[in-house]
Parts: sequence; structure tokens; C-alpha cells
Amino acid sequence: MADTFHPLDPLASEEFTKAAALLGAAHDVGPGWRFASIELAEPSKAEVAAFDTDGTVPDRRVHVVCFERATNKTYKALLSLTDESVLSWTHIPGEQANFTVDEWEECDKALRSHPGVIAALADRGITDMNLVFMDTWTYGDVVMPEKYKDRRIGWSDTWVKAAEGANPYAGPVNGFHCVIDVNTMELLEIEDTFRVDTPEIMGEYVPRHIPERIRNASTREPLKALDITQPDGPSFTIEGNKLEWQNWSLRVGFNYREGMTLHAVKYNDNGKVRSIANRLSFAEMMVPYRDHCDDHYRRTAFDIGEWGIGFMTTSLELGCDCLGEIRYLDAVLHNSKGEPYTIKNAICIHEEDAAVLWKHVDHDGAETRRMRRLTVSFHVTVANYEYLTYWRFYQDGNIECEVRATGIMVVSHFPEGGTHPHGTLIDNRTYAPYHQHFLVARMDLDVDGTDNTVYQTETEIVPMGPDNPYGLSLRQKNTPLRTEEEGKQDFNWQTQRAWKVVNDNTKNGLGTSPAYKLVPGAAIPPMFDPASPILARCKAIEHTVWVTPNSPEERWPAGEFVNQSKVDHGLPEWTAANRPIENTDVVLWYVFGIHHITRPEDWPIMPVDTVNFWLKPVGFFDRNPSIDVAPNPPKSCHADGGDHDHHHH
Ligand SMILES: [Cu+2]
Repeated sequence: MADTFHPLDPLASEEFTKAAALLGAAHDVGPGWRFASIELAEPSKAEVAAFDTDGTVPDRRVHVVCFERATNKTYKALLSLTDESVLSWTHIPGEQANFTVDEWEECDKALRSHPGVIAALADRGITDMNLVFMDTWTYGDVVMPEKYKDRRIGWSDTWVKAAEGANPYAGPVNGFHCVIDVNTMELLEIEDTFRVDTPEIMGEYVPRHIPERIRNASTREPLKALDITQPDGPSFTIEGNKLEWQNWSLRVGFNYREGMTLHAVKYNDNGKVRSIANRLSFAEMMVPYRDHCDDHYRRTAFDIGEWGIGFMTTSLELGCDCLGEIRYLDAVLHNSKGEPYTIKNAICIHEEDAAVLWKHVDHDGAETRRMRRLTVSFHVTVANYEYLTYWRFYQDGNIECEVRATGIMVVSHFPEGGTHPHGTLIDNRTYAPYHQHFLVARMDLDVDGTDNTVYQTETEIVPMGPDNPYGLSLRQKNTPLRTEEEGKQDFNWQTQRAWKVVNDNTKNGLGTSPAYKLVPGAAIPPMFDPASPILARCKAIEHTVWVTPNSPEERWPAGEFVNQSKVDHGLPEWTAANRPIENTDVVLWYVFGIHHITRPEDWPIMPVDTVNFWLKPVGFFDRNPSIDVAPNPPKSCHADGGDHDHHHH
């Protein structure tokens, strides 16, 4: 065990191997099976506290989901690596595990080498199968062919590259989809429903594939070098998976499904280490394409529940993905045989200058502080799309969560004179369907301890009258959310509604209760008919905020098994119990994302679409906690050394 070991550390290579071997020995899990997921069963808060206090190491436990291909049966196991024992082994009838990367790759191979597919594509004039890519997507129950509902199936898009190394997503084969049994790799259907003459388009982003006339038209001047150097190294420290920087401390975790997770987020407030969050992660994503045509009606991706953004995490490159003095953490995951592999440089940690933190110019001169922030990030590639996720910690106690979507939009061609009512024209006879990216953040805040109450906080206009003669005054209304029913909250721009996680059991120096406020950014409405069977799979998106009592078993807002799901077994079912959520260990679920009304400028590759939300201290500190940030050396502030006149208002 490494010196820096902590019970929240993600599983190491040998632990994946051991977990797979245990199930091989106990239940013959081997050839003919797939491991869908192997994940650390995180120790309880009490176990973590015991370890932090006296070094008591809790049992190292592992959750496994695997399935037998021949019988199409899914199993869940809980293992103890400490005792090398299987603690539980359960058949989960009627549920499908997440898709594995191996299946996705094997589907492409199986379909591309299938004589029926080769013949059907040849009939469309596509003969070089090396340029073809069969991209298999998952199904929701409602759009599955009835006769295949007892199988594990996928449906595929077909993409053709113009040349080796060119953009596959610029070559949609419209009206051509395959249905495949993913367990047997048997082609079930070739759906050859309609054809569109391929228009002349510009779908390339790799310079050598961009036509010369377009490259030559560019008048952009090259940029001068911009170097970010920290000659003395970064100001943060990393010990194992623990990060410390500017009074902040936190632990970094990683798993197949949520990707990076953050734990034990604390702030050292003048010598008193105070808890803010126990665990922060992304728990689900739903990306419904809002176009019911043959090409797109099945296209509803659950990138976390069906695929796992841990599995989709990619290695980062210095100078491209991250600039400056970077430290990386690797991540270890497993393939469908249960064999471990390492994603090098999966998590990027660095310090950024972020312009001004605070400033005032008065009669005696200017007082200015530069802002630094600590950014912890990882990048995910889910076939055509990229999600870049950043958690940022600031010197004033703010936490920012940012997501950038980039990559390549799914597009369809349409015939001369045709219409595209559910998407935007983005190239010659080519449209990109409207779609949405819903993300659900799961945030177990522990503000100065576990027992917190969430308050809705909003601003009211005081009616004009004797108490408000000028119609000027505002009031702030704070309403405690006492039950899960009250905890279902929607965004309200009119009242600037936000949510405070308050510890009512303690007071700050002003005599009020410390809190962190969820400042909602990028809240988007579901925009579904309540009767929609697509919505039924992810009712979690029906509210901006949900509040539940913390239960380590309640992790997945759209249910544990989302692949081929019919209804949402997560948030709507848990909260039906309408449990009390007042002054207890609560979890805040925040639904946000991108309402993607596609643009021509998003093609052929999308400049990042950036959304974010904030967690901000409100009375957590007695005053601006960054008052003590040291000024930059004056020389670097006043390079020209001159005094400047100023005006005031
Ligand atoms: Cu999008």
C-alpha cells in the first residue's frame, strides 16, 4: 500500500485484476461474459472519518456489474478485496448493463465485414469499407423493435470518410441503419429506408483535408508566443490524490461512470479546517435529439448511464489541452474482460491567473489584487462529441463548475427542395438536428458538518404603498425546503431564484448561519410533452433542483440501468417517498446544460459552447476571505512606472 493511500483512492490496476479473478473463481465469469463495470464501493463517511482520525483502514470493497452473453443475464456483485470474498451475487432480471467500449468497437468490425452490409452499401456506391465507420448507439425501450426486446441490441449510424484521416461525421449515409444483437454480434436488420443525393459540402477540420481555396482565403495573422511559466513551480501540492492550494483541500477520485469525482472539499479558515462538500460529481447526462425522422428518432444518448464518462475519458496533452505548469493524474479502468488499462494524464490540475480579484482606486491610489484559481479538469470524447469539464476553486471561497461542449455535430442531408423543420441548415443541403445536453450534477454538500437545510432564496418586489412609497424596496425571501416534494425546484428568472445549503446548527461571527449558495447557470427546461415516452426515461430533467436525504445507494438520477430503459428508476422513484430533508445530510441534484439550437458556425467542428454554475459562500465567512491575498510586486503592476489620472463616480 502506498504511503499516500486513502480509502477514497480509486481502484488500482491490481485491484481490477483481483476483482475479475474473484468472480472467475466463484461464478465462472470468464469467456462468454463481459465486465460492464468494476468500481470501488466507496467507504462510508464514518469509515473515512475513522481512517482520517486513527488510520483504521476500512474493508476495500468493489461493485461489479457483469453479464453472460449467451443467456443475456445481468449480474451485480459486491466483493471484498480485503477478504478476497464475494459478499453478494445477484441476478438482475430485465435490466441491461451499460455498453462497453469493446462492444462498440466489435459492432463496428462485425457490421463492416458483414456481406449483407457490404452489398447494401455497394448498392449506394460505397465500396471502400476502410473509409466506413459503423457507430453503434444504444436504445431506449420504447423505440426498440418489439421482437428484439428480450435481447441486448444496438442500432448503428453509418459514416463514410472522404479520405483516410478525414472527418467521418461529414459523410452521413442517410436512411441506412443496422440493428445488431450486441451479445451475439448478429446482424438483425438492415434498415435501408431512404436515399439522398450526397451534396458538395465542406465538412473537414483537419488542415490537410480542408480544400485549398478555403485555406488560401484566410487572412488571419499568426499569433505571437504566449508562455505561461511558473519558475518556482505551482502553488498547489499533490500528495497521492489529495490536493491543497490557498486554504483549499480536496481529494480526487475517478470511476467508469462519473469520470472524475471530488471528495472532502474543505477550506482552512484561519486555522479552522471547515467542510464544504463531501462529494461532487456528474451523475447523468441525457442528450435527446429533437427530430423524429428515421435517422434520428432513436438518438437519445445517456453518456453517463449508458456509456460512462470515465470510460470515455481521454489523455490530455500539454500545450494543447492545458497550458502552463501542469500536474496530471492518471486514471485506471478496465476492459470488458476485466483487464486493467491506464488512461495517462486523465486529470489535469493547474493554477490559472484569472484577471482581477478585487480592486478600488481612491484618493490615495489603487489597491488591486490578481485572482488565481485552481482548475481540476478532465476531457471526455463520446464518439462525435467532446465534453470538457472543469471544477475551479477560487481564493474568495467560490467554486465554479464549467462544461464545454465541442466536437462534431450529427448531420443529415436532405434532397433538393426538401425541408428540415427540426434542425438548422449548416451546409449545402445539410442540417444539424436540434438537441439538448442535460447534465445532472450530484452534490453532497456538507456545510460545516453533515446536517444542512436547503433554502429556496428569491427576491420579492415590495408592493408600493406606505411601506414602500417609491416602489423601490426589495425583500429577500428564504424558504426552507422540508420534504422531497418541496425539494423539487424550478428555475425562476423573475425572482432570481437560487438555493442555499445552510447549516442552521452553527453561527458565523455575525450571528447568522453559514451557507453555500447554488447560483444556477445554464438551467434549461425539458421542453417535453409530459406524456412523452422519451421523457419517461429521464424524469430527472423535469426540475432544475432536487433535494434528497443522502443515501450512498442513490447515485443515478435516471436509474442504475439506463441502457434500454423504459422509465426513470432514479430521482422520481426515490422522492416519491417524500422523505424529510430538513437539517439532515442532504444531496443537491442540479440539472443544467445546453439547449443546442444548432448554428452554421458549429460546423464542421464546434467552437466550445460553454456553460457553468457556481457554488458561492453566503455568510460562510464573516467577510471577504480573500482580503489577505498579497498584492503582486508593484513592478509587474506598473510596468511603465507612470502615474495616471483617474476619474470617479
Ligand atoms: Cu450539441
